[in-house]
Amino acid sequence: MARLRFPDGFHWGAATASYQIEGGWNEDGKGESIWDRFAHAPGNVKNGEHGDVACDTYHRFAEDVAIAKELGLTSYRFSIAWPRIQPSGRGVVNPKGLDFYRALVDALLDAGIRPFPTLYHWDLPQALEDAGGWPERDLAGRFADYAEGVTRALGDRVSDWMVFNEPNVFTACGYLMGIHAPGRRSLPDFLRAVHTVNRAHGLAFHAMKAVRGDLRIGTAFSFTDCQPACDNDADASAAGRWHRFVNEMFIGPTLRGAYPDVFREGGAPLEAMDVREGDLAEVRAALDFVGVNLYTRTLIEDAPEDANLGARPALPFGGNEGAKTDFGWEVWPEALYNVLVWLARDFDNPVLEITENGCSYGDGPDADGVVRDTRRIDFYRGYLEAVHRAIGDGADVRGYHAWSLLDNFEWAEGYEQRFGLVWVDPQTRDRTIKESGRWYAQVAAENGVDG
Ligand code: GCO
Repeated sequence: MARLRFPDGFHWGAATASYQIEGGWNEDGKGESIWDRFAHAPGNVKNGEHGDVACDTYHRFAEDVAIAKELGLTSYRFSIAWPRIQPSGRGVVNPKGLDFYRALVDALLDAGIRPFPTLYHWDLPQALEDAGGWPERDLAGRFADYAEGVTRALGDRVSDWMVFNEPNVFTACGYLMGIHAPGRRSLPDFLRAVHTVNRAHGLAFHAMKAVRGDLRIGTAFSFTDCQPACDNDADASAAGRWHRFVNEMFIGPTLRGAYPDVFREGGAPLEAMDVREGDLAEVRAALDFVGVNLYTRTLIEDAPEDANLGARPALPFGGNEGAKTDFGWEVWPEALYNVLVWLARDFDNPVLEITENGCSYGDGPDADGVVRDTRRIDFYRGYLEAVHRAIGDGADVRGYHAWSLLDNFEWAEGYEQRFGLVWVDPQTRDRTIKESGRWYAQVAAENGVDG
């Protein structure tokens, strides 16, 4: 009997994303995405790797669904590749692209698993980037048209949707730091991209609801628990500013219709973001749930006035007290508890779904072909205990999605970082359920975490 039982009907799921697992990068009429272009350019991805084949899910999705069913998952989070649906990002829909996602959704439904799609997990049609990308205001309308078209096609069999995955990450990494596609490094471009993405989010939400008012629509926001590096007022104040910047720049406009004060101070950012009269009324959306992607905490120290964020190679992330994953990320379950209770307290107790949480460990098959990834089991046990405690303290969490079902393409890191409950052989792409997958199946079966 599980020591920590979760509420009846709690979803036990796993998450993936189109560019990271599908492959079939140019098959059946799919258009080029910014990640195809970025990963094909030398020097952008470790070991020159790319997602041309990835886990070959485009051809092997039935295996993935069968594994999800074998693990007893009740929910499968995946993403829809915009360039498979509209190769140039606008106009005519590619029927073969829709056919792929219909087949995936039907296989999940047949397996008794909730299909839980994200409309955008970073693979923008390259043609739209060539036209200016997310800094361009009119991309918001293009995205809403795409969202409406997919909803019309799949809304009869998919009830729960996410609009974006981690808007703060893909705008910062893609347009400010240049470490992700499309590899641009421009503070003005980043600020305009933030606002276009917020507008795209609101327009898409309302367009989808107009197609079917009974859909449940949210977004997978990336959050981190911002804590002061040292116990002093300056660091505590800096941690508060960073929290409002990274954690509220999207959920704030969406749920409150306003940017957090760090954007309004001085006025320049709102003008630089091209925020116009009436925009924020379009952005505001009463989401049916808030998706929470979280991995660790962030320790913040007060920086000198002249600190230039855009010049930093990477933003602050994680501390040094906890154990580190193979990716160097601090294991800190308290971060998830703190973010869940913050959301419950500050946003009027919204419905929450953990849409991503997981860890990278490189454990591979032993001589018997068994992957004994006990560190991953310890990671999940600790974070699930934190979720359970947050639920006990009032957070309305309805589901948990392990990142990831499969070892997959980890963006600029290529395939070196392995997050899967399932090992994917680098040559054959054959799948092997890891010990952590077996453990997670037990959690799902018992609706709770072991003693
Ligand atoms: C993200 C993305 C995932 C990552 C995962 C591990 O948060 O960057 O949603 O695509 O692969 O989080 O970094």
